[in-house]
Amino acid sequence: MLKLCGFALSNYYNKVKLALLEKNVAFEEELVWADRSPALLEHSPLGKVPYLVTDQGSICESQVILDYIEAAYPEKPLLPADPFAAAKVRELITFMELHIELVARDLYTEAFFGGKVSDEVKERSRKLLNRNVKAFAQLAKFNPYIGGDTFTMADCAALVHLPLAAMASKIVLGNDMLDGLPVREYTKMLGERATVQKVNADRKANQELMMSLRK
Ligand SMILES: N[C@@H](CCC(=O)N[C@@H](CS)C(=O)NCC(=O)O)C(=O)O
Repeated sequence: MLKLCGFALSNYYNKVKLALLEKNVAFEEELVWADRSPALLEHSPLGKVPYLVTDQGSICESQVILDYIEAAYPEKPLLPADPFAAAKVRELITFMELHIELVARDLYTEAFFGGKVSDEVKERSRKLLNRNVKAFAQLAKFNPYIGGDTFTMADCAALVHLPLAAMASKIVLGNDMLDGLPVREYTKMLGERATVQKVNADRKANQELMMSLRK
């Protein structure tokens, strides 16, 4: 059986977990912290989670994992069959991850982990998010799903990345840089899905565990 490794507070872990749940693919989970241990580096050379253990070996990088799952378990597709429509779904994911989440990630230390980031970093993030979120708004549909009328793997990414980037920018920059997008309404709509409720409940439990370990 597939084994998803990582921790449930991770947005990238939850992106993959949501896809597996939506596709109804059987999997088990193993709690692995991103501690750069030799055991982790064996599966994921940059020490990042998630990684997926399959019968043939392990795979890291969440989008590569999603593409593998899609190809290996084509029932209940999370990508349209039409190549152009599928490319548009991937375009949304690349925009969110490269141009929004990765930029906002520079703020997470201060937003969520009690650290500080420099004024230069804040300024850079503000400028980039301002430009990139406007560009993303041209592509995203929110009608009701991020790519239109069908739930796709882009929703697995949007659900986990957009609220986090919004929250980090609000906390660190004093402005929700995504406030031009209907992120709250979208998140609430997706929150009605049993799969999303499971991901959210597990994330909260993992956050409590992390806090208890830090005490
Ligand atoms: N591009 C990677 C990003 C994964 C990622 O950044 N994971 C975070 C947790 S949310 C992590 O493992 N961070 C630890 C580190 O970078 O050392 C993916 O899509 O899987």
